[in-house]
Amino acid sequence: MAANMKVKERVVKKQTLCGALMLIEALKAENVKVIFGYPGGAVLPIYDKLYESGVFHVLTRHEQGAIHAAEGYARISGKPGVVIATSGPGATNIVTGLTDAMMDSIPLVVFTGQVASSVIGSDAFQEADVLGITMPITKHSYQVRDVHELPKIIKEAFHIATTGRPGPVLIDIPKDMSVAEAEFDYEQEVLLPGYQPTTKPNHLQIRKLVEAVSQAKRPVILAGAGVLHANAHEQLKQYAEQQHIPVIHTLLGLGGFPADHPLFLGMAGMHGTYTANMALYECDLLINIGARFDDRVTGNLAHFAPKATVAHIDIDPAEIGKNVPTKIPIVGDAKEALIQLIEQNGKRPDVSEWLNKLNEWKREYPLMYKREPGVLKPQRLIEMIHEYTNGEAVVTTDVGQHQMWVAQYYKFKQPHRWVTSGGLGTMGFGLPAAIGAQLAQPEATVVSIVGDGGFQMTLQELSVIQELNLPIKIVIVNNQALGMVRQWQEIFYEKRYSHSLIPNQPDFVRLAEAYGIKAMRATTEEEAEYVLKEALATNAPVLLDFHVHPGENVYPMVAPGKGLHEMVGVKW
Ligand SMILES: Cc1ncc(C[n+]2csc(CCOP(=O)(O)OP(=O)(O)O)c2C)c(N)n1
Ligand SMILES: [Mg+2]
Repeated sequence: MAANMKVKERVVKKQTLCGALMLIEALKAENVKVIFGYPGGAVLPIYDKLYESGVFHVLTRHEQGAIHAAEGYARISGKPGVVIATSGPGATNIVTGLTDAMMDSIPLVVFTGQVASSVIGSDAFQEADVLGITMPITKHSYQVRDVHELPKIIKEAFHIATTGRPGPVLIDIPKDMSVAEAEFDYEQEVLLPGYQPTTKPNHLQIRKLVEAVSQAKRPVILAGAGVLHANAHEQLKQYAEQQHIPVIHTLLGLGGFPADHPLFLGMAGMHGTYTANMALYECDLLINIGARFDDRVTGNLAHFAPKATVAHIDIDPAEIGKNVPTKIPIVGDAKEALIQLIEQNGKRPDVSEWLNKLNEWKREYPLMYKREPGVLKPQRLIEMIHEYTNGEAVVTTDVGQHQMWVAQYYKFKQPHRWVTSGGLGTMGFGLPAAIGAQLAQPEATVVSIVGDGGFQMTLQELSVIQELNLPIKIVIVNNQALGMVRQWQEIFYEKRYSHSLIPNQPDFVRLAEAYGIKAMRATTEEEAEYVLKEALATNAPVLLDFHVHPGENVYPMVAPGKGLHEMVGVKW
């Protein structure tokens, strides 16, 4: 509060400041608690002013680490993640993270340094056309041409990143703009006539949906990350219970609806549950709330929800009808829409037969794997982590088989506990994302579950974890392979394991120890139980290297090109 007032006083005085100080004052005015970055020539004036600014800056060991950490922070805090990188290679190192944030609608404000205005376009040292490179992978981007504009640009960037469908906004700052001075006025209103996201859903469309629900025999809700972005988990539960409609989640939506709820059918899509996928195939009314009908969710579109009337609630009108013909489009905020739907209190559909069928499928076709004595099955490992953390940990993952096993077996009961790279599927995401997640919730148990492959893409961030003594539990699901690639080669390429087996992985325990992090290894269930309990009781970072059964595959599975009803691996 006091700090805020100080900022206000400074703002009201409308001081003359250099661009670098404007940036810092703007961050304070936006109540930014932490920024992630890496210095270099073009941002030296900014780093010089950061030195005594009081802004908490986390020096990651690679810019990719900074942007994934900011994504993890945004996911868990619900606030925008802030990143700073230098020009040229610093900026190109964040391209993956920007794309990741764009695909998964993560609010970020990213500052990149740029060469001085006078040499832009001359192939100057560390010059890259960052605006050109990042245009398609940002929600919006700016290059500062006049320092007078900088406060307005930063204010707009925070507004755009966090409103409507969230996303990354980039501000490219030529070096001279950090040094040049102008009056700092941060009190101005954001005026963007071309950007006015619709949040209030159209009442007539809501009425149409209420009517459709009342007539439905086999309704189902597909809930995506939009529910979490809108903080609409309570309303989702209320609505599903009021109308007796079963709920399916997308990968990114997990936690929006409690996994132990009788109306929950599991995750949809390529590695979804039989019940969820068959429900999507058989339903007569499909209510999509904040999901974007990703191809990993729909399978072959020709066979997707063939018997259903489709309703779609989304804050981004561009998503509605993009992949799936939609009879009832509802543009708006998921929470607003659900509140209206609950208030309508429409006639409950008669779903008793439908629920019986769904429960029968749940009983007949549960997720399954075989436990074997002396062998650590990865699915069992995730179940154990779930059990020992009471299903309440913040979990981050990389991409691959382990990610799917976490989605299947870590039954998220609560929202905002799940941090994964969905749309882009970025290996190397999990470890740095855990740094941001732990900083967003210092009291939470954060478990970063990564593959032996992906871990090696960003493992240098162990240094940050050690330096800040973040009590993250790093779980390596070590199958000595790029497991998901190996699985596809086994199934679709006649077991020709081209460049997917890595039997000579480094000794991850000694590697962690080299970074000053405690580490243990387990190869059986008994050892896994021991090291997990020990690690979870430790208030410091611990890395656990789990040697799991290397030939395990993720099932059930919808092969590429197939419909959801053509799943394999649903029964022994
Ligand atoms: C940056 C990047 N490169 C390549 C891929 C393709 N890919 C998807 S999963 C996977 C294997 C991941 O191996 P690992 O991290 O060990 O996880 P596992 O599947 O074994 O659990 C690969 C190579 C990717 N998703 N991201
Ligand atoms: Mg692996």
